Amino acid sequence: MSLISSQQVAEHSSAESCWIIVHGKVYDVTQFLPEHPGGSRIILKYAGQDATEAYDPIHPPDAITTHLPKDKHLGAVDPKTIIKVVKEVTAEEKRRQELLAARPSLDEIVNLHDFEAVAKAILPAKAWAYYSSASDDEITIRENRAAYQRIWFRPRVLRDVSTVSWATTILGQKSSLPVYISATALGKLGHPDGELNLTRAAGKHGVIQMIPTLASCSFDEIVDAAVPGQVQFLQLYVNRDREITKRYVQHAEKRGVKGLFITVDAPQLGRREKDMRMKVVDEGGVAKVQDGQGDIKKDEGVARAISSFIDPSLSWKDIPWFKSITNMPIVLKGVATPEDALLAYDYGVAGIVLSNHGGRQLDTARSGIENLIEVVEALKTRGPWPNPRFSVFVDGGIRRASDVLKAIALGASAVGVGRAFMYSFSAYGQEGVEKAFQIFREELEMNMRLIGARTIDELEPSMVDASGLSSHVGFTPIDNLYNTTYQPLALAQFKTR
Ligand code: 173
Repeated sequence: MSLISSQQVAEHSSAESCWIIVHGKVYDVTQFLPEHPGGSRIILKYAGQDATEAYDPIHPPDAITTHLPKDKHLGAVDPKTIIKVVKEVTAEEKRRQELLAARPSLDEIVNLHDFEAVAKAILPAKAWAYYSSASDDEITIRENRAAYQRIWFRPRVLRDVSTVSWATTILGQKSSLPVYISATALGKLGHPDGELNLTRAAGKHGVIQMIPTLASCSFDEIVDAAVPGQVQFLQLYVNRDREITKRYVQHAEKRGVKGLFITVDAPQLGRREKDMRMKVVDEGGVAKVQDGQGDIKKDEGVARAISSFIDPSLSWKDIPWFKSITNMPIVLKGVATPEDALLAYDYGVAGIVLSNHGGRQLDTARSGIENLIEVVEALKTRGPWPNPRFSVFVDGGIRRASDVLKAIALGASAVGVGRAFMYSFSAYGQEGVEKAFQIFREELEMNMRLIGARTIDELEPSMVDASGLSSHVGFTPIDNLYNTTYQPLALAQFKTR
């Protein structure tokens, strides 16, 4: 195929004829403009130009090649004709680079909140807004932390805790920690290697990673980066087109994925106002969200723009179908009541994640840890507890090994951690994630000794006092570390003149 000059590409710079360059290849996206989930405006901004830099963080590398018909793949751009544009470094970027160079060394990082503080300082404002934001008034995201502080330990003593072990199994798979890496979207907003930071660190330390449907890296890149025997799960957003979902799930199973976590708490994405105010979808852009919801306006944030494929009609009726297309254990991620926990059990899935999606969906939804108590009571009506055929996981707000141990004592099989690991790699890449694992290990060792539990199996409900958990009024100690990075919501701003 002959090469295309960048001057030729530049001639197609309008909605009538729109060519763009991504990773050195030229694409005719004219007909695709109205279908782009993020709206046409953002593409038109790069019409006739190289769009790679804007494309990369929010699309897996193969998104354009798989979605665009072959006849719109025009060929490679002639490298000799590329005019290197020296981009002006913005004041924000300059400041970011300076902060990056002045980061605390990893030795100075002693807890997971440290990663959050570094990430907040060094991330581009849009990335921080996307990662840190939660829905509406952000009551639930803060409750996720506060709930753990309403649980107190009842430690046992004189139990010979010379050796303690926190190794466990998760859905029958070995895990060096009672913690798995939960799915979080768009890893390249935080670090050029995106989710691969997690894969590599997890492979080295025997931690299980849940691969997100909306990763910045492609599914295969993430699986290819795993070491032999490394366990990975898959988080699934269910497509309106079930054939696409079926192919995706069966491909994952073929590639060795060991568990399928279907997200059930996001038929529509929550309104994350910090993200919305960033206008990531670009000035004037109009994106189609779910049918019947109408068009979303320019300022609804990056997550909503790329989530139009998610099927809001997903229902319990679909569960037998999922069981028919895969032998992977199926876990429903985002259950929040004992009623639904029992339905999940009766539909024969392998488990549930008690989650409120990191406070990003229904605001003032209760915390996963609070729901755990009622859910365990309900599940006891279905047989002996713990039940070997049904796992209950919890995520949301976990920053300390003590949080992990409280959840397990109350009946969780393991817990998911999303943001904290994302902040670790945003701040320090793979090494940051490895350090986060080390912090968990050190905290687990100390806390297990102090509680008097030598193994994960020895953790039991009598080791915690959760009597205040469901009381939503009353004293919670001020969480200074969390509050230092927590950015209060702001209201609409007047124009500066
Ligand atoms: O919480 C999220 O941001 C999320 O799950 C998501 C969903 C769709 C697109 C991007 C992110």
